[in-house]
Amino acid sequence: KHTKRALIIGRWQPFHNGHYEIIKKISNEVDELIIGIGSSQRSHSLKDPFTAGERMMMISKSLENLNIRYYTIPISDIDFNSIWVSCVEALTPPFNQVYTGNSLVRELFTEKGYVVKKPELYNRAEYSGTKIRQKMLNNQNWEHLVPKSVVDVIKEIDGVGRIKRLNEKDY
Ligand code: NMN
Repeated sequence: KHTKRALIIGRWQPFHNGHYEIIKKISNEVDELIIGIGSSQRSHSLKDPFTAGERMMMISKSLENLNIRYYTIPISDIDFNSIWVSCVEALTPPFNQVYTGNSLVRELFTEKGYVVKKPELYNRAEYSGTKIRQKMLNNQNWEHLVPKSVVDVIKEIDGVGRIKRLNEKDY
């Protein structure tokens, strides 16, 4: 029987509890999961503070106790939507299913003939990368919104300090 292998692409800025719940659910539906690290070339900005490598650390430490084989693959953006799916395919193991909530990603993969599923979102109001980054900036509690290992990674790289420094006014 063919291995059921799915792709999920996100920016994971940072990897949070909502992402964890989605992947836990998907791990019951597929044999293997390809986790694309989208916008992998981006880091050190308020919207994309963490490098592809830092995001890979967050993911592999968080998924340590999940019973799924997965591959994390950094995927950089290209200014050429119509060939983006081919670029993704060139970097990943073969897959037959795609999970995304992003309408552009959905459109591009559907046009190439892939089965695209919408992952169920968990507590979207709280588990949002944008809100978590905002909380880090504003000295609010954010640690309860991400897996414990993500707290450790962000501490190790002083991620909160980085975000605060990036937000300082130039003179
Ligand atoms: O669903 P999110 O978390 O927004 O992640 C989607 C990722 O896919 C983003 O990193 C986005 O930049 C990327 N993407 C890239 C292209 C392109 O490079 N042309 C097209 C669609 C999505």
